[in-house]
Amino acid sequence: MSERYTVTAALPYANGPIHIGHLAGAYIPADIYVRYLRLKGKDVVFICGSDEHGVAISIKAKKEGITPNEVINKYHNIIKKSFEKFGISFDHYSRTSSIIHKTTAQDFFKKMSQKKCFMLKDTIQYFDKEHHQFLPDRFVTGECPKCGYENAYGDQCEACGSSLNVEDLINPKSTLSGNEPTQKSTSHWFLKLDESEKFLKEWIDSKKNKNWKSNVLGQVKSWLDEGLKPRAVTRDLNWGIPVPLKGGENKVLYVWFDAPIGYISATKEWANLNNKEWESYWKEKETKLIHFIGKDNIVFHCIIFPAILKSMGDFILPTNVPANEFLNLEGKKLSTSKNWAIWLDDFMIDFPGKQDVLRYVLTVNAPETKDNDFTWNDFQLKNNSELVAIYGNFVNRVTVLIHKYYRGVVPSKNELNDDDNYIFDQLTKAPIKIGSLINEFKFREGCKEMMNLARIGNKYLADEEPWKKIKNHTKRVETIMYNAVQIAVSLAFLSAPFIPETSEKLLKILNIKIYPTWNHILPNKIIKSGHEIGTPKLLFDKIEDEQISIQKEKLINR
Ligand code: B3M
Ligand code: ZN
Repeated sequence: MSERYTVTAALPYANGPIHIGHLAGAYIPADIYVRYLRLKGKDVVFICGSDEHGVAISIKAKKEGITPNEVINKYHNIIKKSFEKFGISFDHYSRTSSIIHKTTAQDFFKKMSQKKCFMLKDTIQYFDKEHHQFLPDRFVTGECPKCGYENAYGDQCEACGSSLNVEDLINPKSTLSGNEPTQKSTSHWFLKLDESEKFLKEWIDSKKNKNWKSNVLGQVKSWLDEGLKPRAVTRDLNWGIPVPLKGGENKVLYVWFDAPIGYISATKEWANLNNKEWESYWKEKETKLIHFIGKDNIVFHCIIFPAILKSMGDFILPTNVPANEFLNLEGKKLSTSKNWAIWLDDFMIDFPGKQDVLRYVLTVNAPETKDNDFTWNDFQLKNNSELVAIYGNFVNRVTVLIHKYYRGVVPSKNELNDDDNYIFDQLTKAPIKIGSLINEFKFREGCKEMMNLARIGNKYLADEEPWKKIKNHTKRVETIMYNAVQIAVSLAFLSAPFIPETSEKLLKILNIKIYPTWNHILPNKIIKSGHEIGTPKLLFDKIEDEQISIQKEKLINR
């Protein structure tokens, strides 16, 4: 039985399209990881879906003058399409408005209530008199107590990424009326997080030296050091999953209670559709559960959701939560509200067919250990001087020369010298090297190692100069070109997790129809002499200055 993995990527709120920050934060890293696991022959399910509850949706509906239902349908479809376009290869993309999710989340709530995980408590809540409505979470904005940012949401500060309680905001304002909110009493179910503190501390301690990122461990520790308090898991709202208990009329589950359970309901849905059983992906001790998220979601995935899972008794806990830092755009924080972003649906219109270019740039520039910056100049540079000049150029040279000298048929290997052996050595080591980097969530480095193979290939051809030797040293040129093809083959397979569309194109150009598992991507094994390759085709093309200026202007003129 092969190792089993449940891999999730944060459920995006269905209140707007996806931008490059989302892609770089969670979805590209998750997709690289999953594609690699599949190539290793592991049993993996890759789960995601739209997060369709919470105040974020209600606010968007008010803004656009449509119903919350219309909001989620609109953006669920846009988001889903973007993911498909960018090759994010979910096994299942669900949504939290589904029936199966409602019953799963309510089931969790009822079971946890029986297990006495909650306490019912009277609280004072913000209220908007003009709109006769309670104001949880994002219905209130104000100054962030941590960084001073003026427009922080009641549940989270977009500027510093801290997750907040609505009462913490300084100078709170209702997003409905703009007025200062009044206060009114109400009762809510509180998850007794304090009772999980001891177990969480031990659990997090056990993750030291287990490949957990230090930024993640650091954040979790500081939460635990502050001491955990009971946390409300219900809200006075009319949008969300109804509280399934007496006294819960007109109340819904807090979105952060139901959303992570969405990973489980989506797995159930996938299992039903594919004739599988879901429980081994969530309950079998050996299964590895990996959550890919941005750093603003750490507390929910490393404290609250584990506490929920643990209280249910028979669920596994996350094996790792490789959260990324934030991506900036041209030196400034990405911001949906300020429209300071590159939206994927826009990108697809302006740069059709260049999804892999964006995947590549966002991977080698990923905010893995610190915040990082996306600039249009860098996007152009990485395309022109790496994808075109290194990867594309190497592949083109090899395939054109094979056609020119041998009518497309891979020549004989002949005798190898030290330089050739060096190449074989590099190719033999490459899957192990790149694989272990991916395994350690070091996708930037892994991707750079992949590009290095193309660099090695270019250098090999430049040093050997087959075009000069073809007249008088035909045997040697056969060997050179045989070796160059081997590099192209490794490149085609080993780039698959990073730039999957390109990898497929290259496999087609090389006319490869066998699919070895990752460890068998070795020289001499996949293409031998006598194999006929397909027609050469350019894999990438240059991006001109003008295209970049247009993008920069677009940003400024928003
Ligand atoms: N929708 C928050 C976010 O997009 C939230 C993630 C849910 S993951 C269970 O940042
Ligand atoms: Zn802040």
